[in-house]
Amino acid sequence: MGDVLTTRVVGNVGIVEIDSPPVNALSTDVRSAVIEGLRIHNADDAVAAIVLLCAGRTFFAGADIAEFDNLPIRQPDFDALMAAAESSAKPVVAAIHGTALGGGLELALSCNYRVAVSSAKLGLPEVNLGILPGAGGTQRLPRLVGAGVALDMILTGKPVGAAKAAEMGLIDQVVEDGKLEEAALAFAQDVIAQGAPLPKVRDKAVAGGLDDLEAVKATHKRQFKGFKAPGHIVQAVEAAITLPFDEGLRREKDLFGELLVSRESEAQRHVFFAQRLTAKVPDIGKDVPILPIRKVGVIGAGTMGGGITMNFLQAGIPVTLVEMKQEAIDRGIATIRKNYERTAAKGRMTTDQVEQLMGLITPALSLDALADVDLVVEAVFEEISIKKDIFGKLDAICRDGAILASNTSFLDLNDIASATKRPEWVVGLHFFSPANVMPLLEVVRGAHTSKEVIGTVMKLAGTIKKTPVLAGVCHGFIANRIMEHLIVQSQQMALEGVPLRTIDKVMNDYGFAMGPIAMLDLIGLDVLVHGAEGRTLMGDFVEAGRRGQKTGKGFYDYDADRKATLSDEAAKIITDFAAYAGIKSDPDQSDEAILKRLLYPVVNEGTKCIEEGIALRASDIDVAAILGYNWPVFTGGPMFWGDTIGAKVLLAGLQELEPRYGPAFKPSALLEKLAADGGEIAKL
Ligand code: 3H9
Repeated sequence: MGDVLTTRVVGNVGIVEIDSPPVNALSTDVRSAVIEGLRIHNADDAVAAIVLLCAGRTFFAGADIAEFDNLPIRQPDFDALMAAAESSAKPVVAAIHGTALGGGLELALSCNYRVAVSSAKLGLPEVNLGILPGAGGTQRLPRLVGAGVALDMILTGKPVGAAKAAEMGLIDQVVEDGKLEEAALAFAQDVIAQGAPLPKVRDKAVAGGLDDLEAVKATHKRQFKGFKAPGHIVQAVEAAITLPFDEGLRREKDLFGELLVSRESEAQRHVFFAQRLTAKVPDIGKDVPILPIRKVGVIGAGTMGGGITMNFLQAGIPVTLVEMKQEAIDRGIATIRKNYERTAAKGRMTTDQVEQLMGLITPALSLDALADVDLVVEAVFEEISIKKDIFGKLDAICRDGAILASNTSFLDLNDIASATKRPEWVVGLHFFSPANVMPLLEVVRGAHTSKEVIGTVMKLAGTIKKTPVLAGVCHGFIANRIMEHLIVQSQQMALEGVPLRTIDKVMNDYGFAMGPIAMLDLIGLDVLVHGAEGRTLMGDFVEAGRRGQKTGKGFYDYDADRKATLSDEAAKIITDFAAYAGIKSDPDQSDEAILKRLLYPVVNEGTKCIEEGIALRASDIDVAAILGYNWPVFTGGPMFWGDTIGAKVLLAGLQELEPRYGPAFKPSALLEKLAADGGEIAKL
C-alpha cells in the first residue's frame, strides 16, 4: 500500500486514512487501499465503527481519469470498492473535506453515513468528461435526494455545498472546518451508542417518478445537443425509478461502458488534461521567480479595456484606468458600473460588493499615473504607430521591473517592444471579447520577453480566472490565426453563391452554437473590416450601413429578439461584390464539401503553429479554439478532431482543395510527415 493507506484506532473507532496526492483520485492502488483499510478494521474486534477520510487537500476527487485510457478498468474495480463499503459489517462513516466528486461521492454514497465540513463540495461531474457516474451514482443519488434533484445534479455536473447537501439529505451532518476527524469520531461514537441497524442507500425507495424527470430534461435541453452523455444519464436515472436496485446498477454499467469508449468521452477527457497542461511551460521551472502584481494600469477604457479592468477588480487588484479624454473615462467607468449593477440585480452580487469593486478603480487622464504600477495592459486602437508611441512613453514613466503588456490581437509584439529600452519586460496579453467573460488569455512571448515575466503572467492568469495559452509572435497568434480560415472561407463560399443558411447550418450540425456568418454579424463587420486594404465584401456591407447585429442588419436582418432572417439587400451586396471580384458561381456544394473547406485549413494551420514554434503543443491549440471560439468541446478541439479524421485523409483533402482554393490549403510539412509516419496530430 506504500504510504497511501494509514489505519489507526481511536477508542473503538477505526480510521481509514488515504493519502494519494494531489486529489486522492481513485486509482487501482487507492481502490485497493480503501478495501484493505476496511478489511483491517472489520477484522479487528476492538473496532465497532469505521471512519473513512482523506489526507491532503480533498476527499476522493473521483476515478483516476488517466486510467480510462487503458481499459478494462483493473481489479479491484469500482464494483468491488463499492461492495466493500456497502457490505461492511461495521458502520462506515465517510468524512468529507474539499471536494467529493464522481467516484468519490459514489463511494461516500456506499457508506452508511456521510459527514462533511462546511466548506466541502459534493457532486457528480462525470458529464463533463462525456460519461456518467458508473459506480452506482445514478442509482443511489435518486434514492437519497429524489429523482428530479438527482437528475439535475448529474446532468449539470455542478457540485453543491455542504449546507445544501444536508438540506437535500445527501449528508447526515455538517461539521466545523478543521475539526473533521474529531467530529466524525464523535458521530461514529453516537452511531455505536444507538446500535441501530445499518442504513444502506440501496434499500431506500426512490422519491419521485418519471414525470419529475421531464421538467429537468426540458430545463437542460440545450445541453443535449451534440453530446451523448446527457441522454444516457436520463436513461440511467429512469432505470433507478423503474428497475430494482441491482438491475438498475447493471443498466448503469452498460450505459457507462458505452460512453467510456465513445470518441466524445475521449475528446472531453483530452480537454480536461489539456486545460491543466497549458500553464506548464517547459523552460519555466519552479526556480523562476514570480513577481507580485499588486497594482495594475489599463490604458483604454473602451469595451476591451473595460472588460480587462473588471478581471483585475474581481481578483481584488486595484486598477488605474487611463483614457485621453474625461468623457471617455466617464463612459468606460459607467459601463463597468452598469455591468456590475446588472449582476447585482440578478442577485449574484450585493450592492456593497459593487461599491467595493468600483472603489478599486482610479481614473486618470495621463500615462504619468502609471509610474508605480506592477503591470500595465495597453488596450488602445489596433494601430502600430499609436501602440509604439505609448510603449515609448511607458518606458520613460514606469518603474523598473514593471511588466508592460499589449492586448494587441494581430500586431507584431517585437515591433511594439522595440519602442522601449526594456523589451524583456514586454509581453502580449491577448484577451478575447467580452474580456470579463471569455476564459481564454493568450500570453504572447516576444523575442526578448524574460522568463520571469512569462512565469508571472501565466500565474496571474489563474488569479484572474483565465486559462493561459502561450503563443509566439505571428499574425493572429493562435486562436485568431487558425480561425481566420473559417471566416475567410465562409465569406468566399457566400460569394460563390452558397446559401448563408447552409454555411451556418453545416457548422451548427458540427456542433458550433453559432455558424460563421452569424458570428461575423455578432462580432461586427466594421470591427472586422478595420485595417483591410482595397474594396472588401465586409467593407461594402459597412458602407451600406449593415454593420452586423448591433445595427439590426449585416449578412442577415435581425428583429428586436435578434432573430435572423435573410435579406434581399445583403444578397445584392454579395452578388455585386462577386461580380466585381470575378468570382465564379458555384452554389451547389455538399455539406461535406463545405465542412472540409471550412475546417481542414484550421487543422492544417494548427500544425503550422507547431511547426513554427508558435504553439507549445497541439492540446494548447485545442484549448485556445474551445475557450476562445467556443469550438465544440465534444470534438476535443480542432487538433483532436484532426485525428478523428486522420492525418492521411486530411492531407488528401487539402491536396485536392489547394489547386482550386489556393495557398490557404497548402499542407504543412508536419502534416505530410504525420500522414507518412502515422503519428497523431493531438500528440504534437
Ligand atoms: C469518475 O469518477 C467515474 C466514476 O463514476 C467511476 C466509474 C466506474 N483523475 O484541477 P487541478 C489532477 S470520473 C486524475 O489543477 P484544483 C489534475 O490533472 C471523475 N487526475 O486542481 C492535476 O494534475 P497536474 C470524476 C486528476 O485544485 C491535479 O490533479 N471527477 C483528477 O484546481 C490537480 O488538479 C472529476 O471529474 C482525476 N479525477 O481542482 C473531478 N482530478 O497537477 C476532476 C484532478 O499534473 N477534478 N487530477 O496538472 C477536478 O474537478 C479538480 O481537479 C478538483 C481540484 C476540483 C478536484
